[in-house]
Order: sequence, then structure tokens, then C-alpha cells
Amino acid sequence: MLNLFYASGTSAMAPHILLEDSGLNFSVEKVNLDTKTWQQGDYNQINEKSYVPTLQTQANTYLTECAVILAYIDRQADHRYSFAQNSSNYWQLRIWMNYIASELHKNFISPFRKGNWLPNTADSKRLVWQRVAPRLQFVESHFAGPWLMGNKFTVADPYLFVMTNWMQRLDYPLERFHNLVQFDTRMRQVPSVKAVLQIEGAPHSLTEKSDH
Ligand SMILES: N[C@@H](CCC(=O)N[C@@H](CS)C(=O)NCC(=O)O)C(=O)O
Repeated sequence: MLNLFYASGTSAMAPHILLEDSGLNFSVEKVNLDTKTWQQGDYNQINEKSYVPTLQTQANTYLTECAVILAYIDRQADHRYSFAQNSSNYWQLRIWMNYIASELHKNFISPFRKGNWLPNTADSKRLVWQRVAPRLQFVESHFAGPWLMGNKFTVADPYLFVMTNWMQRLDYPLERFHNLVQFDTRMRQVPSVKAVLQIEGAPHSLTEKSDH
């Protein structure tokens, strides 16, 4: 059975949503990112990169990197969330996944924060926004609707939702991103998203860590 290591409100929410949506059999393990522990002890023994998500696929087999975990779940779900291999949409989706991972996800992470998490001071929030806003603008202008790539709900949608959720959480100005705001609202109506938001509950705290 698949076992997802997550912390609430982090990028691990993307595979959590996809697993829930897919109907695949899975369980979850909550990780405390401040102490880097889970219910059986040291989380770094599970993922030495010391971050979430991690997907356990067999007794001693663990996948890391959000985009790869999403691709793995898609494969287990008979490619329901992607396009026929080598079609132009297939490559376009891969471009989006790489873009979300490297241009959005990592740029949301504050360089001033101990650990590897969202900005939590006025200065770091401002500097992160300087990097993130133009990249979000690119998504805004190329957003097909109703989902990122049009009528098909793909692996990119729960990943993008992590970012729109962070925009709300960090109270960034959303007015100019009409498509993204509508997308965020639409996502919150999807049963798997509702379920995951409820299961995960309050997001992992943004308070400063001292263990790094
Ligand atoms: N390259 C990784 C980045 C994962 C990542 O940054 N995870 C954050 C949460 S979104 C985390 O667990 N940070 C560890 C910490 O804050 O201590 C991926 O794509 O999965």
C-alpha cells in the first residue's frame, strides 16, 4: 500500500489530493517539520533530504520530489491525470510540472528562513513576492481554464493549488490574477480537495526553527 509522509499545508498536499482523488489505496503519516520526527521516530531516516513529501511505495522503497511523486500516482491511476505519451500536451504538461517545481515552488521558499519553508517576516515576504509574482503572472496569462491545461484535470492542478493556497495564506495581493483566483475557488469545490483540507487541518506553523 502507498504511504504518504506529509506536513499540513505544504507541497505534500498535492500528492495527498491526487491520492484521494484517484481512489487508490493509501495511508498517510504526519511529519513534524520542526523536530523532523514522525510517530515512529527520526524522519531523516525516511528521507535524508529532510523535507516532505515522501511516498513509500514498498517496504523499503521511498520516492521523493513532489513532481515525481505526482507522476508515480498518475501512473498507478492508469494515467488518468496526464496525456498520451509523446503527444504535444504530454510535453506541455511536463514543461508545466518542471516550471511549477523549479520556478514557483522553490521561489516561494524564503532564503532567509532557517529550514526550508515559506517566508515569515515582512522583508522575506516582500523579497519572495518579487520573485514569485512575475512567475505567477506567466501562469495567469497561459492558464487555459477551467483547469491549467484546459478541460482535463491533470497532475499540475493539485500542484498549482499548493501555490494559490500559499498566496492566500501569505496574504499576497491576488486581484490581478483573475484566472488563478477562479482556479483556487474551483479547486476548493473538488471533493478530494475538500477532504484533504479537512484531514490536514491547520497548516504547519511558519514560526522560526532553531534546529538548522
Ligand atoms: N524539491 C522538493 C522540495 C520539497 C520542499 O521544499 N518541502 C518543504 C515543504 S513545501 C519542506 O518539507 N521543508 C522542510 C522544512 O521546512 O523543514 C520537492 O519538490 O518535493
